[in-house]
Parts: sequence; C-alpha cells; structure tokens
Amino acid sequence: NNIPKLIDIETHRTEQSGSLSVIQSNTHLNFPIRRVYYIHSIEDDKARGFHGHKKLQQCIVATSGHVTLSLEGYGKTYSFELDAPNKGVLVPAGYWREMSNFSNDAVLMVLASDDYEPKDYIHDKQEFYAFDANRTNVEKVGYLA
Ligand code: T46
Repeated sequence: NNIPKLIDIETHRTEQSGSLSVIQSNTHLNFPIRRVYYIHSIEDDKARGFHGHKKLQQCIVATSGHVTLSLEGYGKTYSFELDAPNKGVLVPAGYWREMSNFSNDAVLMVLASDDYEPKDYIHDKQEFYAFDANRTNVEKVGYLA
C-alpha cells in the first residue's frame, strides 16, 4: 500500500502507574524494523526533513510533545498532527517529508526498514518531482540489490 496511514498504537494503561505502548513489525508494520533513531532537544522549532526517500519505509511517532508531519508523493500531499504517544504514521517508500511546529519537549521516534544510506535520499525538490512522475525509477535504483 502506497498511502501514508495514521495508526493507533496499541497502549496498555495501568491505573496510576502509567502506560506502555507497543509496535511490533509482524502485527503493526509492513516491514521488519532495521534501524531506530529519534529527534529530540529541539530548541527553536526549526523545520527538518525536506527530502524524499526512494526505498526507505518508516513509522514515525511523537513519543513526547507535538510535531506536524507533511508528506508528499504520488501527486498528493498529506498532513499529520503527531501529538500523542499512541499515534504513529506509516510512511511508504517514495515520499517527500517535512517536519515542523516542534514543541520544545518533542521527541520524534522513527522506526526504519533499512540502514542509513545517503544514496536513498533525494534532497532536490525538482528531482523528487521527476522521480514522483516516473515511479518505475524505484525498480531501477538497484544499489541495495
Ligand atoms: C527522515 C526524517 C523523519 C546519520 O548519521 N544516521 C542516520 O541514521 C540518520 C537518520 C541521520 N544521520 C545523520 C545525517 C545528518 O548529518 O544525522 C544528521 C541529521 O540527519 P537529517 O538532516 O537527515 O535529519 P532530518 O530530521 O532532516 O531527517 C531525518 C532522517 O534523515 C530521514 O530519514 O525521514 O528524519
């Protein structure tokens, strides 16, 4: 499925002692988790992202605070308000992403399908539009073969 999707993360609440939320590859994602990173200690709400990924799939969660995530791909734009630790966004391959409106306490956790690979990034918006217009490029990338 190529459409970004907001998911409700399974959360177990224990009265007075807090909540536990769980994401499991087999049940909640359509990829095995290969890498985890998180963005935090944001001081002055500078927007981040501004790139596309050719193959990488991700699940993005604001485990604390608030952030706006916008995604663009297949000629469509989507915007998500991540403001609770039980919300996640599944980001399919081939989407341009921008993150903005970070609260000071925001922690943005990303579960990713692959290792860090600079060649998977598209930093130029025009290049991304060319990629978006011709999805067969995805099959031609080949560097992870
Ligand atoms: C994405 C959004 C949501 C590494 O060395 N290893 C890594 O695994 C990553 C993700 C980054 N880095 C280095 C590369 C840069 O020197 O960390 C620095 C900051 O990365 P970047 O400017 O790409 O950060 P964002 O917030 O613009 O984008 C990141 C991810 O790169 C990207 O995959 O989807 O978060």
